[in-house]
Parts: sequence; structure tokens; C-alpha cells
Amino acid sequence: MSDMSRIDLSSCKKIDKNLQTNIIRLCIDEISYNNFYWRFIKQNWPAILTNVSNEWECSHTWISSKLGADATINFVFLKDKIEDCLVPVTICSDKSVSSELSFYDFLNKWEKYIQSSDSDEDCNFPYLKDWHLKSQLPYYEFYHIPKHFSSDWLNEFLTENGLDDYRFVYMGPKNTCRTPFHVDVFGSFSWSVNVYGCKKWILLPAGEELKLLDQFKKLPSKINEEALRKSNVAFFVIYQQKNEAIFVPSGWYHQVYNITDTISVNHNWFNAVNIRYIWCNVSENLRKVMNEISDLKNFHNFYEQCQQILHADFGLNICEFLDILCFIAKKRLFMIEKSRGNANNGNIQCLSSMMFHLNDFHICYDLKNIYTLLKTMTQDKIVYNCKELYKKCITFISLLDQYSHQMSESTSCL
Ligand SMILES: O=C(O)CCC(=O)C(=O)O
Ligand SMILES: [Fe+2]
Repeated sequence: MSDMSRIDLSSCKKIDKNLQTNIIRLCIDEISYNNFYWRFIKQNWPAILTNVSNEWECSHTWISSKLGADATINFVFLKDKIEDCLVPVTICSDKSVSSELSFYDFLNKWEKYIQSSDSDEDCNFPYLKDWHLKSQLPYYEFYHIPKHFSSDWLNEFLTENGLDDYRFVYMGPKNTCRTPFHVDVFGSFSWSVNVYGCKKWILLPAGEELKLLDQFKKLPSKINEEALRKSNVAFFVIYQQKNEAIFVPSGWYHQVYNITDTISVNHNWFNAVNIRYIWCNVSENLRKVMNEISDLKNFHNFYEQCQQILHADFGLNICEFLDILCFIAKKRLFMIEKSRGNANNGNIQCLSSMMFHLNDFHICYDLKNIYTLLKTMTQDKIVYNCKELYKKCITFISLLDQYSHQMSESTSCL
């Protein structure tokens, strides 16, 4: 992205609770970063933003729009632009099975499927999911992160450290499959933009899924509206159209179905707002692992073993989680330090990897949330008993203590 946007966050204004009972569609230009942050992200409430991807490169090149005709997928361009490679696909029939397929084979199959105009449900058709196209082609700017979703500590940490990120492309042939009923990785937020086509989302407010637990405390992999109504479950149905972004809050279970052929860009992410929830999930999962292999607890490397299993099963262990917090804290502190002595105090510039400038309120808000979470972590038995983790927390707490004055003073409203 060549243009750098400013991300201006200011103190929370009182939220009108009445606005939060339905799912609202808002044009992206009609809601400021600040309002979106407090009204939806902080309230953990879904929203649809419209007019999000009209200007994206992929909206023009991956799709052919001929005057007077329906837009179609430009298979020729896709093959021209992207070299053949293996892509992750899922076959959605009964249990989701994941494998890999050549991208060109996938496109050829898809093109044939469209030409056959067979609209029957075909659950054996591959669904291209969780493709790391952006990290595969970092210089290909086929989309831009909407600024409303740009406070993303997870991908900021991962991309700047050359690690596997959570930025994906999905390509789903119509009526083929659904993404099963699930909650997102670590309990993260997700945002997803339809570049092409229409998806049907069924979204459950966090906690409603508990009404669906069976006698073995298992959740179903598939849901439908009738069954949800029978179980007295509150839910929302959203038809997401082209150029629309959906914000999926933390801990909200959902199922997604491709009503038409679809192409979407999806990110998973967390930030100051849901970091405490992510911590609860990581630590709860560690406790589960410790219980599961408790017969090995007298081995000298029991703790390391648990962390390894947690990383493999959950995707994130406590050391990695703490690394993310400390990385973000260090970056934010660096910018405060850099701007010291700078008369323009309301405008500390913090260039995140996403190329957005954070104002000083945002930086201090991020730091305050890291600070209080680190304090909570030091009181956790697992952290307290691990010398290395405990020491790292304490070091960062005392570092942040030196900035407590600055953190409490930051009140800029922009
Ligand atoms: O688009 C899909 O099929 C699934 C997307 C999803 O689950 C998400 O973005 O959280
Ligand atoms: Fe999801």
C-alpha cells in the first residue's frame, strides 16, 4: 500500500445499547475508525461494511465485467498472474477432509463445473480454503486491509517475523460446500470480504452454542435454522454480497455456505480488545494438555512437552503468546521514545506492518492493555512456576511502569 492512513482512536463514547440488537450494514466511508472500534470491535458485535473492495486490484482483474452481462471469474488472468502451485483444499462431504491440489487443476475443474451449469449440491467438489496467497506473493497488492480492521497484533507479529500468518484467500464453487460450524482459531476475530459472489452466514452470539452440546459435550459440525430454533438458540443469518466485509466477533460460532461461486479474502486477528480472551483460551488449553499427559509430570521436561503439544494442537503456546505481547509492546514503546521531545504530542507516529499510523491514544491504549494482562499473567500458577516466562513478564511490567505517566496522560481526541 503506498498511501499511509492515520488510525485515530480516542476515548470511548457512550454506546447506545439499542443499536446493538441487530446486524447493521454500513458503508465503509460512513463510519470512522474510532466509531467502528468502540461500537463493534470493543462491543464484540458483528457488522457488515459495504463498498470495501471496489477499488481492490483483484476486484478488477480476477473478475471480468462485460457491459450488460453478469460478472464472471477471469480464469485466464488468474493463470497468467499466479504460477501453478499446490493449494489447500477441503472436501466437505460428511467430515471435512483437507488436502492439496494444483491451483490450475482446481481452476480447470471449477471452470468445467460452471460450464456444466449443474446447480445441484456437490459435496465432493474441492473448496480452496486458507490459502496464504499474500505471503506467497508479498509484492502482489491484490487487496488492501480495510483500516477498520488494521489493529491486528497477530499478523503484525507474524509477518514482521517471517512466520506463517493468518491472511487467506478462499475460492468456493457454488452449492458445493459449507465451512462447518466452528469458532475461529484461538477465539480470534475474523474479517472476510467477498470479492465475488454471495455467502450465507449463520452466526451465534458467544455462549449460545452451549445449547447445542450433546450428551458427550460435543457440538454438531453442521447446523440449520430449524434445529437452532428448536433448541431456542439465538442466531443471525447474513447474506454477504460482493464488496462487503463481515466482522466476526471473538467466540461467535458460525457456519458459512457459498450461495454462488465465491472468492473472498479472510483474516484472523486479535488486538487490545480481545487479547485477554485469547489468553484465557491459550491457558485453558495448556491446562487441558497438562491433564492429558499428567502421568509424565515427573519428567524434567514435562513443561516443554506440554508447550510443544499446545503449539501443535492449538497453534499457539504460552511462550509464543508472550512473545507477541512483548513484540507489540516494544514497537509501541519505541515510537513513544522516538517522539519524546517532539512538540506535536497528539500525533505520535507508529507505523505498523500494515502501513497505518497509530495516534498516541491508540499506542497508549495498546500498552495499557498489555500492561494489565502481563500483571494478570504473573498471577497465573503456570506462569508463576516457569522462571523464564515469569521473568519476561516482570521485565516488561517494570519497563512499562516507566511509562505509566505517559499512558495515563494520553487523552487526545482527533
Ligand atoms: O468463507 C468461509 O467459508 C469461512 C470463513 C470463516 O469462517 C471466517 O472468515 O471466519
Ligand atoms: Fe470462521
